[in-house]
Amino acid sequence: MSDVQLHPVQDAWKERALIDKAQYDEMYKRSIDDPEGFWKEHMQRLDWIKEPTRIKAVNFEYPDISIKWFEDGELNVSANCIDRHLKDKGEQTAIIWEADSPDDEAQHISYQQLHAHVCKFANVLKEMGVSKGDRVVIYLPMIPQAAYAMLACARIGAVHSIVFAGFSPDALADRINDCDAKVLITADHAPRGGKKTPLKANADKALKKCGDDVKCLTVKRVGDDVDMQDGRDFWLHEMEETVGNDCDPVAMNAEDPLFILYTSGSTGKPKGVVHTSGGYLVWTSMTHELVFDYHPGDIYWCGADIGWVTGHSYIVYGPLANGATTLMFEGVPTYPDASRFWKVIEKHKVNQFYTAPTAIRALMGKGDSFVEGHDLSSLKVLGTVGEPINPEAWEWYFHKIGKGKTPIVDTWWQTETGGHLITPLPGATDLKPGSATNPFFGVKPVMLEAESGKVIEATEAEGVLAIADSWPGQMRTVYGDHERFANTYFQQYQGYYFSGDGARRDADGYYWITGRVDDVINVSGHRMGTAEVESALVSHPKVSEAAVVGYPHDVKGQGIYCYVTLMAGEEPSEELRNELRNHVREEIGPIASPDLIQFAPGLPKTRSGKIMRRILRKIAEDQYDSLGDTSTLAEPEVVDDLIVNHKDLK
Ligand code: 6R9
Repeated sequence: MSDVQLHPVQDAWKERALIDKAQYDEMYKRSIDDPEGFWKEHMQRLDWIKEPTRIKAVNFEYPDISIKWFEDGELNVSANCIDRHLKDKGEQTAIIWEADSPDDEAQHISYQQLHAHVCKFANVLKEMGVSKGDRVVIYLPMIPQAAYAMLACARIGAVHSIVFAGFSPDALADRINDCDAKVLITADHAPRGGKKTPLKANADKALKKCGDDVKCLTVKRVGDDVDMQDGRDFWLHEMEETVGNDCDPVAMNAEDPLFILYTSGSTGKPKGVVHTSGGYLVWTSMTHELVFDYHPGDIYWCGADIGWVTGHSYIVYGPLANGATTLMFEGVPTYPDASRFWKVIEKHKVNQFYTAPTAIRALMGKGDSFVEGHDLSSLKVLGTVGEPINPEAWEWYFHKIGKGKTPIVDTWWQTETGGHLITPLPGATDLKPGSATNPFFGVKPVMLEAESGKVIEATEAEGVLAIADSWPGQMRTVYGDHERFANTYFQQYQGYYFSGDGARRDADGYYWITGRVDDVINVSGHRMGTAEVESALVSHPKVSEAAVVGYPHDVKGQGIYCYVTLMAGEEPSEELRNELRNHVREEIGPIASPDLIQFAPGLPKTRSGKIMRRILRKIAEDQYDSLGDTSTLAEPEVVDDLIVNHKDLK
């Protein structure tokens, strides 16, 4: 890309950085040539109860996929994130909590206090009958108790599964049932952007669809009245009064599951991505330290929600394993106004800030006046994640927020990968706006021809992105369905982990992620399966058929475009559009709310009845001239109608 400006590593970054270019080259080479030796050394960043002797046992050959790291090792994740820091850092702040309202005072929770909270919480879970291996679903706002809950599970060996607080009761019930959870942890209300989501009421609705034995633990966040059902519902603060203060961490095998996190794929219901204890923590702590160039005492802020993998790996596990100070923010970037992020950075003297391109674009769109007048001089590293960043947004972030003095790490990774796979390192990588640049240690990206699956050897390449060998942070299975794991990620391109993303590799070997090549869309950095939105739409009594595609959206990256065919006798109307929009919000949650709904009397289908999404995608993108071959359609004339109606809609 000739119009993209190269931003070489600046001297100041190099001076401060943990890794320079020469070290990166040397370490990367070793990580690929001798993974066993490399990871035997780097696993030492954790405290092991029993040190592993077997480092890597991996089979990527379909269908017998098996991934194990440090398999005879034992550790406890919460002890690594808390207890081992108590000696030197007991008084240091572990978590800074910034509430939704700027008028609420921020909380500073020291490692010592974190230890006390997590032990209490763990004892409450035990009291409620949770033991090693049991699943606990967490449906909480961004409050410190969310981190306590995660670490409490890890402490006693329970497996948590966090459901984003913006998901609907139905989506919550599906997840509770899929993982057969014993306890659901929620709060009375979730304040966000000055509004309140009735979390406990949502939980009550969800629990109606779950087994009678699921218990519910509620955190008092707001203090409003909620319904409490005798024998099923418990208040955290009341339970805490009944249990002891100490809770020893349980020894866990490195391959025992740490958490399940549901994520969207191209087909079917969301899958429960399983991450295990040892490899995941080695990976998240190492990437957190090196990618953000984290030094002791730095104040680090990742603006994600713990409902997503970014919150798991880079608000809680990675930073706390490193004894960092991690900031947790309950609110949104535009409340009370578009200066909130910058105010928080100034107030807490944040050194590393990590957010999504959609937030950057939204704030850029509000104008520079919201940035001006804020002291952002504490910033040392900026990061992005979730979707490709356009060079304009990159340059704005670099110049207006970083004042041209801080590197931007554009980190490419996925729920499945546990942590960063392709990313710059602040002191080592010359930056190109829009490129995730180079692989992290131990990561072997390959470019494959989409159709043939052949490896493209040339440096300059365009194709699908796959990974040739395992890394410690990789997901191990789909909860309860190992076959689905093998089929989703290892069947199409055998011998490789297939990411689902397309990419380009330039003459310098830099990777440019071009977006999903499957039926997954990325809306404001949130992954959504088009099939999920379709099935929500067709569950409405007036809808006979629906096809959902992504289309370019200035702020969200991609918007949700729905083609809807109504039942005979139903008339299209603006009212029905709103009804359908609300219906999807109820079925999945506000994040799945359709941006555009086009009523389509007919959809383009092949003679065998398959909807040709390629055509629908092109129409949604206004690319009428590149519809491709339409001759195999059963009724080619529906395309003309679709185009006319699409133009009317926009
Ligand atoms: C961490 C996370 C994963 C999908 C992934 C890709 C997109 C993430 C990106 C990026 C371009 C980046 N993605 N980071 N695309 N550049 N730096 O977002 O996980 O929610 O599972 O989404 O997000 O398409 O496949 P997840």
